[in-house]
Amino acid sequence: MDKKWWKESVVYQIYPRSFMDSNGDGIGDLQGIISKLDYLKTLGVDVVWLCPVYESPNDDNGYDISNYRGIMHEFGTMADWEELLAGLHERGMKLIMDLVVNHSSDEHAWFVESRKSKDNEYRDYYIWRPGKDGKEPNDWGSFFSGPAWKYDEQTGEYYLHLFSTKQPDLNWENPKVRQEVYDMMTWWLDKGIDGFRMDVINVISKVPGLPDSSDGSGCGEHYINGPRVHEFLQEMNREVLSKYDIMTVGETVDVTPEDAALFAGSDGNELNMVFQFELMGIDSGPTGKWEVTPWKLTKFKEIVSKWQTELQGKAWNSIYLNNHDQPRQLSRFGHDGEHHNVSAKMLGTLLHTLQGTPYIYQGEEIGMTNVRFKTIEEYKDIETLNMYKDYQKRGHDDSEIMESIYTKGRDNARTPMQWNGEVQAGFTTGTPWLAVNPNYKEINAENALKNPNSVFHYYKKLIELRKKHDVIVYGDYAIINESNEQIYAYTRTLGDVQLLVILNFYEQPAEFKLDEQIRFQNKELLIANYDVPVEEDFHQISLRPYEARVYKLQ
Ligand code: TEU
Ligand code: CA
Repeated sequence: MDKKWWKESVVYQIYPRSFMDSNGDGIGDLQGIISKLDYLKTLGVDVVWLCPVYESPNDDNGYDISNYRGIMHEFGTMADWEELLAGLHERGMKLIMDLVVNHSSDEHAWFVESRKSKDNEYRDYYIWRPGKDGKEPNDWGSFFSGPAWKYDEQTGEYYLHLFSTKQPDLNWENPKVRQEVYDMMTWWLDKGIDGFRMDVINVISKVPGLPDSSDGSGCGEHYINGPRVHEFLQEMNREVLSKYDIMTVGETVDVTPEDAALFAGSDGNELNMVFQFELMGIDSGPTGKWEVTPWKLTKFKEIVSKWQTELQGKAWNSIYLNNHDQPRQLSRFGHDGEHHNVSAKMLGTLLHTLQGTPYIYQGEEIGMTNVRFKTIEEYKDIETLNMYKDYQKRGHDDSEIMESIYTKGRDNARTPMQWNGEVQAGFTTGTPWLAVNPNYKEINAENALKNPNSVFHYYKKLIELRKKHDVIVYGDYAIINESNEQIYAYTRTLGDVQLLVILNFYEQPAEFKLDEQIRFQNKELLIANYDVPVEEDFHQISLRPYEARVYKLQ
């Protein structure tokens, strides 16, 4: 058992724009977060991951950075940020910052220089190429629709942007770029932060020559896990990360467990863990995320089990069911109507009892849900807006496009945090940058704190249990009843202690039969989302809608 603080921690992700507005301009800010630190302490989380708060023209809400060492004016000042860090540390919590270095903003001073002339000293900080037969240099597509290249009149060449046109890709082949990044990281670490979440870190190395995709799809084969990515991360680890006691998590698109073991292997020469996307793709079709496809529990279990068993003893998992890019987990995998409370708790049980570090996304702990705005005008996310235009051009009808947005759009996760039942959910005294979900009158933090039966108090208890029982953090995972379409059950084993987790993923009641192979003398119910009847045959449990139970067996 290789003990590490970041394995024992629970992380809480904050999307600053939507968390809490302190000055009535409708935009969440650092002082807003500071005013809620006691709320986070009450919940019991150990680490806060702060999405980007750096200077940015906000084409992609801060993921387009124009100054890596400055704070976005709308969010506050460096002094506010320092107060936030101190406030977290005083309360025994840690802070990890978002590191977005696959690309910068086109308004970053490096890019402003770079685009001036072909012989500018910053030219090579980005990826510039002449056109091919009057068209883009290759067939790569942007994650945000359209080609990944933009023509720049000034020098008559194209620059690469895997995301928006305002997010030019940095050229990691250039050692000067890497040194700039390492210096900047060191600068933040010396301010006392506790680690980084690294944005799309597995796409930083592109295949030399930037060839067309082999199947004409324009997809990521020539930059996902590119040829030098491990070399770059090992260099970063040597020059920066290894000098500090920190945690690192890489956001890695399209990786398999074998890839993850290279990025986050226990030898520790790259990162501590990665975010995988395989589970998030479970309800997507062949054309991608907007092609909404029903998901099956057996498939869900297969993916989770694969990651649990294949990383066991080799690398460490990060566990998440939603974040600022994904729909709300409750609407996606649970029930956001009548079974709201129990299904939110059931999903929370899964999150906290798998092997890996759990990540809670703001609002999840009170069971926030997806939203359905009537018109496209109410949406703000660049990915959604670009997709809307693109699909319209290609002849899809409006209601079909809106349905995809309702199920998959990123703004589902970005509606303001619901603090109370008052005007604008207590998020702002002004007009919020993105409308509040109309269900805030019932679903809000104030109600949750008052009600001992709330999702919030259940999450708090799950977090406490993690601190008490090593088996929750370190136990080995094994699935039971794999082929069951309705129940997800598994054990976690550490020495002679066993955790038994039983989850009914559906509204219909289900019968759970305990495997003969599971033997024990004592059983203790650690947590459940219903009252458990005293008179009950443990070997044949009748599970109610979305019922969740966790037993400790010995
Ligand atoms: O996301 C990377 C990513 O590939 C996807 O999650 C993407 O946001 C989209 O949902 C694909 O359909 C990271 C950040 O988390 C995201 O917020 C940024 O927009 C993106 O990188 C660019 O920095
Ligand atoms: Ca504000």
